[in-house]
Amino acid sequence: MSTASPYARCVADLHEQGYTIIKDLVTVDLIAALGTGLDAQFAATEFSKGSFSGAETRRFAGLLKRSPHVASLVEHDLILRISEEMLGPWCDHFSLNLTQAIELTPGASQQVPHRDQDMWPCSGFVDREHGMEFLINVMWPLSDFTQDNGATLVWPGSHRRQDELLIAPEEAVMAEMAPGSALVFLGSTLHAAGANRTALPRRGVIISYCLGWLKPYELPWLAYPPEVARQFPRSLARLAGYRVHRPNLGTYEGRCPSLLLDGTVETPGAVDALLPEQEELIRAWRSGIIDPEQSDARPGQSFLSATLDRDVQASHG
Ligand SMILES: O=C(O)CCC(=O)C(=O)O
Ligand SMILES: [Fe+2]
Repeated sequence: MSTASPYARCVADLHEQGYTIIKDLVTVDLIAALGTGLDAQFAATEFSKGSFSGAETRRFAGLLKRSPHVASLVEHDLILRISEEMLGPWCDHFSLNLTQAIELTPGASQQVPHRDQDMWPCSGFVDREHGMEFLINVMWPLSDFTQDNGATLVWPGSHRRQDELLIAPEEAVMAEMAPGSALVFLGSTLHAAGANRTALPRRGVIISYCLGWLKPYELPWLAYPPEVARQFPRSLARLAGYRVHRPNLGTYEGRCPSLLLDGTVETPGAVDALLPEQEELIRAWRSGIIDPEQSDARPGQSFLSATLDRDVQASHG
């Protein structure tokens, strides 16, 4: 039996396979309470429209305001540590991308295989050699996920085969699991909702995290406007978008949007939010240390985007 910590095992799985299943991560009671609390919302939700979501599915988002139990999943310590490991090198901080409840109704057909990062067109152009990831997705089953009711299909190792649009169905595995467990997979991992061939719905909750400089699938500031986010613990509000991404991205009145959690001053004045190495470069330019004749930028380096440069260097010598 492996003696590696759950964290080390998950990170190793993600690097090697592009996904991991973590058994019994939270209690069945927590998931049961969450599921029961969402029953009425599922019943009130229209079927999805569109060939991606699937007409035999029901989906609704903004889960942090629909259930008091979602926050503990969003801020689950192990999930946050794994997300930091996989996304941290590529951003100042990662953010909440989406919370969505999904029901596959009886008879639902298989979803088209896809990679969740494909929403961001630049994902096809990054240097894959460096293993840049855009997103971490966590599927929390509300009901048992079985091969018959549409357990998520995952293609192991597909994060290393991004030039293949599709991979043979026989290579897919079904993420069979029970409530309390979680399927974690990368934005670059090929996957799909399976087909539900049973008479009962398959329900789950998706919680995903993305690089803090990307446009998230769900706009958190609309899902959770300041009067809602003010009720969140500060760490959760920060994860849900109330945090400036250095340098100066995602601001309100030129400032960190956490300003809105404390009540606003009409025109507080802009305040730069820069990384120390960006401050340093600008200081060097001001004092004339940088010679324009010898100022070739290293990959990813500029006065305002030293992040990538720093981390590529850190992780690759
Ligand atoms: O429901 C599932 O199992 C996966 C859904 C999915 O991958 C998606 O909607 O992006
Ligand atoms: Fe997906």
